[in-house]
Amino acid sequence: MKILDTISEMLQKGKADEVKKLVQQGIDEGINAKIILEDGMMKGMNIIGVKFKNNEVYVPEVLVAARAMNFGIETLKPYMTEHENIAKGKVVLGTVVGDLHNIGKNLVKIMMEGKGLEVIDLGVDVSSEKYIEAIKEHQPQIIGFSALLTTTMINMEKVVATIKEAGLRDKVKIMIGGAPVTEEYCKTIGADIYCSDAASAADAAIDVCAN
Ligand code: B1M
Repeated sequence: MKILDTISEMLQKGKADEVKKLVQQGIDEGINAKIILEDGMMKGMNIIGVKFKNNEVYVPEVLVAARAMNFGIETLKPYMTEHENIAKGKVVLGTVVGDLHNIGKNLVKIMMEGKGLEVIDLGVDVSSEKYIEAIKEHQPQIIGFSALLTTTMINMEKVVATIKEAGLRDKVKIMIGGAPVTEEYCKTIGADIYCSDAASAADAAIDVCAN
């Protein structure tokens, strides 16, 4: 669909207002929110990722593309949720220490909230201590870590260890995700659930909270 290609192009150029307008237009034309997200915005962001890797674009360009993506996601938000307002459980989410990527985490949050879960978002660059405080304060069923860098992913293991040391391991299920994270890594570090995308993260969270 041409509009999806245009969304991808505008996102790559960092044209946030255009992306917002086109996303709304797509919705008005009856295109499914998931299709707009995956075949429009995420496609554009993946192209930026490859160009970034090949030094064809640099941090400023990636930043404006990320801003445009966040604008698009905000526009899509009402159409991605299921409007189930009964809170079925509580989840604490954060991107691990050293890591500033938040688009994936924000999507996980939107999908979980759409399923009626209460989500406490600790933001990015979250230290082990902050996670521990949040478990004590909010007593969530699930604590979720996101990481986009191979260099910060390893901090997930440290948070799991700190949760154990604090005597809180049996109080929460630990969910992890992010582009470099795998099911195998999840097992290795002693986390409970690995999810490759936001929709399966929300489904898995609902499963945990139902039991
Ligand atoms: Co960065 N960056 N970045 N970056 N960046 C990557 C990740 C990279 C792969 C680009 C590349 O080289 N091709 C590369 C990492 C290489 C590596 O470690 N192997 C990289 C690098 C190197 C860096 C810097 C080091 C660059 C530099 O400064 N020289 C730097 C690090 C800064 C830091 O964090 N300390 C950096 C900075 C940035 C920006 C700030 C410019 C910007 C982030 C802006 C922001 O987030 N607000 C940025 C961006 C945008 C990217 C790319 C292009 C896109 C990431 C993204 O948002 N994807 C990325 C390349 C790429 O991924 N193609 C890249 C879309 C998002 C929806 O996907 O986050 O994977 P994702 O989330 C998915 C799933 O993974 C999953 O669900 C989501 C939706 O389905 N998921 C979970 C995510 N978290 C989950 C948690 C769960 C469950 C599922 O449970 C709790």
